Amino acid sequence: MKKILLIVAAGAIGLMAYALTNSRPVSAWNVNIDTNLSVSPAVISFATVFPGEINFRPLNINLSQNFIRSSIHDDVEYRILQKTKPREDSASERAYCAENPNDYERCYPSLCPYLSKEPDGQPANDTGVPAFHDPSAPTSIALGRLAKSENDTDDHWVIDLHSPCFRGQCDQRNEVPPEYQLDPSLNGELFGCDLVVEVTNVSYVSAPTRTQGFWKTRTAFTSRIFQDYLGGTMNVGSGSHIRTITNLTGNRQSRLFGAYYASIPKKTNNSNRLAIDQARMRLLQQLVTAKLNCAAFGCSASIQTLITNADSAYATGTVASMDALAGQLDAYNNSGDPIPIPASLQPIGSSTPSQSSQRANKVFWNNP
Ligand SMILES: [Ca+2]
Ligand SMILES: [Ca+2]
Repeated sequence: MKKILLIVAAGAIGLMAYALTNSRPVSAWNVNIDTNLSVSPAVISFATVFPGEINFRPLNINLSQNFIRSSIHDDVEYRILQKTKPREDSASERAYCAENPNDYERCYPSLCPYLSKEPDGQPANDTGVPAFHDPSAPTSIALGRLAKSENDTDDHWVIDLHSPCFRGQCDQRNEVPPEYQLDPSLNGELFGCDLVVEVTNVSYVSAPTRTQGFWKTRTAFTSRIFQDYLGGTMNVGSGSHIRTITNLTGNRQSRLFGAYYASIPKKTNNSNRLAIDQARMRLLQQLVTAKLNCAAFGCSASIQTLITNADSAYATGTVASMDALAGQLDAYNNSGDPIPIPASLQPIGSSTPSQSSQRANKVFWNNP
């Protein structure tokens, strides 16, 4: 399965708690959630808690309805980051508090080290974080995965607040490690933590594909894929009827672009092709396209079998069998068209049909 490497904009889940008796109201703020996920609730409040208490709150992270309905999407990987919470929620204040977490005029004292995140274990594809952790450490990032193929469309996290205690007032049996005991001057303060759910990867059910209209007109991209992934040569046909396709530069030199730009009904001398060669030309264009798609994006074993069958038909098939296989290849070549081309293959460049057409060696295909 191909994966795209893309960091998608994330949404913030606010977490608020009262470290001790304090009745100030909790304010909500705007929540922007990635379109692939839905997250609830938007705000988790622990209200009034007492030192040493452990409180549990649900945090549900689900695949969005659009994602579930989409026939091309399969899974989402995400992580739950923790950020110092600003007293006034805005992008600039969030940035300020990331740099100045101890400015309690503008940022809440951090609740983050006291929050554990426990995954639902259904299935076991998420990684939780225990309480009493350094919120900036990489090991303090909870990791989650949702996958339709694994029947996992909901992650029911439990956020536990292990309330800290104040230095000198901690219960003898209290489990709060000394470095996580609070300065008594913070007694009565409101604490906060922003949990940010960030999508790190989205994968698809099937691989991308592009149609012949794409490959024939992206002269530079097609040439690069042909060279890098096929070694600059592609055979079509089988047995004693094989045509070797190359992509020489210069005008009228490229058999590859010739396969796309040669006329299906006529040879270059304007005489009509035989019906069998017209079918062969129709099959040729879909077959070359399918081989480029498999080389660039990968393809399943069933598509590879389809291509092998098409090579046989190209050599010895009837008009009907060639047309049937051309239709199946066409369906495959269209199947992944909405799926983005992976970043690793970028850039695709612009469409340059006249350049492709100039390079096309059409004479070669007078004898397909
Ligand atoms: Ca999961
Ligand atoms: Ca789950």
